[in-house]
Amino acid sequence: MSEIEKEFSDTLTIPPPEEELHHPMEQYLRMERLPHIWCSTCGIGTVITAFISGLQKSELDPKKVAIVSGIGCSGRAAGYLRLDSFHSTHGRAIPFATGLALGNPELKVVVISGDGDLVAIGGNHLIHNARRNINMTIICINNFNYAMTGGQAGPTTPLEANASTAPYGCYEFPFNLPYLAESSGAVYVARWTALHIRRLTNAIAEALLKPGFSFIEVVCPCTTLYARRNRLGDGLDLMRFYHDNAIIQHGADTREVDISFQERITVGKFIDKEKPTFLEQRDQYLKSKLGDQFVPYKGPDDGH
Ligand SMILES: Cc1ncc(C[n+]2csc(CCOP(=O)(O)OP(=O)(O)O)c2C)c(N)n1
Ligand code: SF4
Ligand SMILES: [Mg+2]
Repeated sequence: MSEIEKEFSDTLTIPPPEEELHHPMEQYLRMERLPHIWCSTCGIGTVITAFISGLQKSELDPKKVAIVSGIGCSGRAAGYLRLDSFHSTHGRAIPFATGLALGNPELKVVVISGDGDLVAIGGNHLIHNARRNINMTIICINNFNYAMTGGQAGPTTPLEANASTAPYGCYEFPFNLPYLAESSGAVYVARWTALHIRRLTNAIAEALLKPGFSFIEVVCPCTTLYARRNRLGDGLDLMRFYHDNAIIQHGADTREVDISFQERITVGKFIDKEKPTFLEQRDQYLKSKLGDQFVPYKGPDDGH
């Protein structure tokens, strides 16, 4: 013990030896894969924390939850979670998740991936799964760029924001993700930021328990690329921006929740409605056409 430690020994809290230190969420994390690849002050880790807390809150059996990601910084999520998880190819997280959801209807399938993965290369899968109301939860980490490949502009980059492929600012009109999800058929649509941890956690728990296609957009800092290139400051500055500019408006008309560069961000639960899921609709329809000839598939254990 050093002289200073001796002097203050009665006030010091001695940490337990390293072998007794446990991460409070380690049962949900593949600890052998840590440290993770994310930059310091990146918001993706916060989303993972909210996801684990939301999963605990939902009280779903983790053995009946599967997680799928595509490629990108956000796409690393599946690889760090100790659940049945799959790190798929770029843009193909949703089709992979569809196979799981249809092959084993007892599973709750969750896709955590980035704006580029889910809405650019994977955009077609997103809209068609929403249209069919396939039972899955999508958590779209929107950091306004293709971060992993060097900060290129993508389908959510706001007008005038700078990106490596838009050095004079982006001049393409971006998607408004909640409007896209709602108009495609999603039954649950929400948007939060990486600052709104408690509300995001609650939204994730709610979405996990919602039958059908649920979509949560999480506006998230990419400090290393998007923020640096746009001179938005460090992680704390971004959190301050969310604090000062996010306006909670539950039930907002999704047509009006566009995000403009460095302007207000409308957040909240926008859509929560009832509609038969793809499997309910299929079973009901085929039963009405085929009567007793129709034997619905119930999952891998139903013996068919
Ligand atoms: C078919 C294919 N095209 C392009 C790439 C290169 N690529 C990897 S990640 C990525 C973009 C990821 O962006 P996003 O989904 O927003 O994730 P982020 O890194 O921003 O979290 C791209 C274009 C690839 N891996 N595969
Ligand atoms: S490049 Fe951006 S999105 Fe990727 S880990 Fe770093 S801060 Fe996060
Ligand atoms: Mg991105």
